[in-house]
Amino acid sequence: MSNQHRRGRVAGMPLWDRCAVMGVVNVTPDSFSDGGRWFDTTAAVKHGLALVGEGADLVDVGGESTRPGAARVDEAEELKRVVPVVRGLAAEGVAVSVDTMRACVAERALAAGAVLVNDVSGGLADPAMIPVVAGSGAPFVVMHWRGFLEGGNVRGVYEDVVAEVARELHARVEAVLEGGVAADRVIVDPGLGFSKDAEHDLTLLAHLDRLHGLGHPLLVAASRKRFLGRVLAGPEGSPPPARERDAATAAVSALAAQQGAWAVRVHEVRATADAVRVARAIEGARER
Ligand code: PMM
Repeated sequence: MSNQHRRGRVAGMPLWDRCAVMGVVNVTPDSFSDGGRWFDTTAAVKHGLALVGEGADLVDVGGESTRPGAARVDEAEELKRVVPVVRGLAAEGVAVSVDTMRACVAERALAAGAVLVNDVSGGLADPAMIPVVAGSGAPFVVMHWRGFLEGGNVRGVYEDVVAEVARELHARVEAVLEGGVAADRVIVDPGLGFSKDAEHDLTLLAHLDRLHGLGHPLLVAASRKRFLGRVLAGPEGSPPPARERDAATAAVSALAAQQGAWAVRVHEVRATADAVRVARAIEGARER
């Protein structure tokens, strides 16, 4: 199967001839990886535009940290963080996705110009999410999720992580389709680091082909995650801080692109934008 076939096409989204790059703008004071640097609306919009300048095809705007153990923000606060940033970026012609578990935030972000809904709970956290997404006709990222992680990585026990993630994602995709979201608008995501340790994440990355079996375009979000800290530290060392994991992130982007990922979600765009282009060029050479 060609990579173009594996990447697939998402209705309602531009068609890229390579793995797309989704740049992250976390409008939070407590995001684990960028420490709340883009908390202010103007700064967040500016940062999103800078990411596009560096090669982001999409900008993912979120107002709630999903870090294990992070306290939830209330809905009013999430709306206040997210909607003006979505509106500001959409007004500049940026393809914006909204990273939220709340239907109301998704709805208001779509009204403000977002074109994609990215829900780390795959529609589980808010029963109104699937109807809202279905009603809007927006594409939907369904991530593998086993619930809120108060007290750490409590639900991260697997016998066969690839099989179980694929099975649980399949069940979520079925629920999303039953709820009325069109099949050609569903994107799946293994949810690296969510109820998963470093070994689980690496195993999933080694077997993305099995997730392609779900028949939907694949989003891979490895950026700055804990498993990269573990790999870089080695068995004895202490992991480098999140901001020092960008080269490792770009390496994962190249590997994910080579395995046919539809998009990669990253904080630092430039290196990943290069990585996906190199992967595409090598793919082109293979086709010749
Ligand atoms: N990870 C984070 C946030 N949003 N969305 C998707 N689709 N997949 C992910 O793995 C994911 C996500 C983790 O938080 P960060 O924005 O602080 O990196």
